[in-house]
Amino acid sequence: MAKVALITGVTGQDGAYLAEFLLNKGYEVHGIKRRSSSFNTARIDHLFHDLHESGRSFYLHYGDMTDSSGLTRIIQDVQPDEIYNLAAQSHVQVSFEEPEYTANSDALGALRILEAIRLLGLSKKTRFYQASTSELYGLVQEVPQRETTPFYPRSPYAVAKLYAYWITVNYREAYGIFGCNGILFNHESPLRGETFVTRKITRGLSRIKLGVQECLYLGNLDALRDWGHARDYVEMQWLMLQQERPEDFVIATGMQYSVRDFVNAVAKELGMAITWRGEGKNEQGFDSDGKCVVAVDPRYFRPTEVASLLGDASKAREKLGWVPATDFNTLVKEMTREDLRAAERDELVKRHGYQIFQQAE
Ligand code: NDP
Ligand code: GDR
Repeated sequence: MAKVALITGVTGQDGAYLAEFLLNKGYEVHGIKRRSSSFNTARIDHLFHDLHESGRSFYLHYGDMTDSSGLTRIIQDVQPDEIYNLAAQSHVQVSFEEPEYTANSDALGALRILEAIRLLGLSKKTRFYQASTSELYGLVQEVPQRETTPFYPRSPYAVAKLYAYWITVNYREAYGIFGCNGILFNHESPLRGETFVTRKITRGLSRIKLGVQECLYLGNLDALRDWGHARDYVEMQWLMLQQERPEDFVIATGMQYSVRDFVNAVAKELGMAITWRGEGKNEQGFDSDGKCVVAVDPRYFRPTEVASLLGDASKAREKLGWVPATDFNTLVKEMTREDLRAAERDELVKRHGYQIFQQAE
């Protein structure tokens, strides 16, 4: 019998990679997507088969993290062996604008799933993965950060995720649920949402290179992050649930770069060289023709910033055999290549209009 997995947030970056990974492992995969007035399944369309085809192993259900009864009904119907709780309002800056909704979906959402597991009598059957985050470390208390490093969240998002982290630990200890927190550091890919900084940079500079966009506006260029590839990280999410005992793990590369480094690496990939002038909110980047292509816009500064994150994934290396397969430069190359392709299509549309674009396709 195939194992059954349920993924919340299946339409997101990690959801798409994880669904594909589990299908390749022979799982029957169920995903929860939320109702939207426009299509929101672009990342998983290649996995989905028509409802009427036989031999399907990928199913989608409408649901929302803020709706307990809907979530409970899906879990009751699906009877999953494993639940991966990836759904979240995952944008840190947006969480300052929508703190209550972020708490509802990201903190109480995790509780709703754990309660469903408990009340449906699935505590012994269903294993639970919680998408925890390096944002929990926030104002850093130790470098590098490991499982034992104290938390100090710096955004409504991180505070909501702190609740989800501890409620997972509590349900593990109180009810014996096999619940694991993956404390994942930033992970990116060509499927990354366009408003996260890496994708904003690969997309923006590709468009500037082809003349579709004039300038890329960014916030704090000095922020330091430990960036890995989402494809590598979802494998660890699965592996955590295959262990004998439930435990929490840091997943990170152990390498740190600034946002400015990321801009420079993408520019290099595109054959552009950027010269930086000015400081802080006045900093700008110029191309070899002296044109300003990157500028700081303080609107992207956060009320409380997480200045620096660097993970120590020794525990995962020892117990899960974790070795990040993709290094920084390979990640930059892959993301830039994909966004350059998209920019080429945009440039065609801009130059010739929609009809020519259709013919070219
Ligand atoms: P995305 O933002 O790409 O995906 C989030 C997913 O959650 C989407 O499918 C989204 O649906 C769904 N979602 C949002 N709100 C709700 C809701 N109320 N009800 C149901 N579904 C909802 O995130 P990632 O894939 O990058 O991240 C996956 C998880 O891992 C998130 O929980 C994130 O906080 C966490 N995380 C991510 C890291 C990263 O670097 N990527 C690092 C550490 C943790 P829709 O498509 O309709 O918007
Ligand atoms: P982060 O990712 O906040 O770490 O959360 P994001 O890419 O949004 O920001 C990373 C750093 O870049 C700085 N920055 C900008 N950020 C954005 N989005 N847009 C900009 O224009 C910009 N300019 C500079 C930010 O200030 C920040 O320091 C991500 C999310 O996926 C979370 O869900 C996840 O938990 C963490 O990673 C780990």
